[in-house]
Amino acid sequence: MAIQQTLAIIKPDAVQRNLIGSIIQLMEANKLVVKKIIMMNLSVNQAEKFYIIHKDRDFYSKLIEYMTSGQVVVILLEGDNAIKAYRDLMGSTNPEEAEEKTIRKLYAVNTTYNSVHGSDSPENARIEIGLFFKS
Ligand code: IDP
Ligand code: MG
Repeated sequence: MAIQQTLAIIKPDAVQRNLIGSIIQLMEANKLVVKKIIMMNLSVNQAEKFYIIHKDRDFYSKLIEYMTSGQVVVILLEGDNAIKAYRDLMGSTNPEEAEEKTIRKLYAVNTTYNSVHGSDSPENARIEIGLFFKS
């Protein structure tokens, strides 16, 4: 297995419910290492750019509104096979379909307010990391 980096975001619904520590604890328990971390409010511009691949979806405006509704925690995670390892830990986009013990099964409210983001490919990880962290 190769060491990879991936971008994680703890989304506003989870920050608002005081779940930052619980979520990072799950990351660390799964051998994902926090290399860089920022707490911030996304601007509408940043959120639109981050989710540009979804710009034609019907949920896009709701997603932007949600992602800019409160503070987020942006994390550069590193570990063996980190992109898939973290996607597996997150669980399905819809928490009702998420596996037991995944972050979304444990904490997500619904398909929009689903507590966490994770890059879905090496290419997107590289792009997303570049939006927040200088190399
Ligand atoms: P992912 O976060 O599991 O990678 P994506 O399909 O990339 O899921 O969608 C990005 C985000 O957009 C989701 O995490 C969720 O917050 C929101 N979203 C995705 N699909 C829907 C939907 O069908 N209805 C409402 N919001 C959605
Ligand atoms: Mg995605």
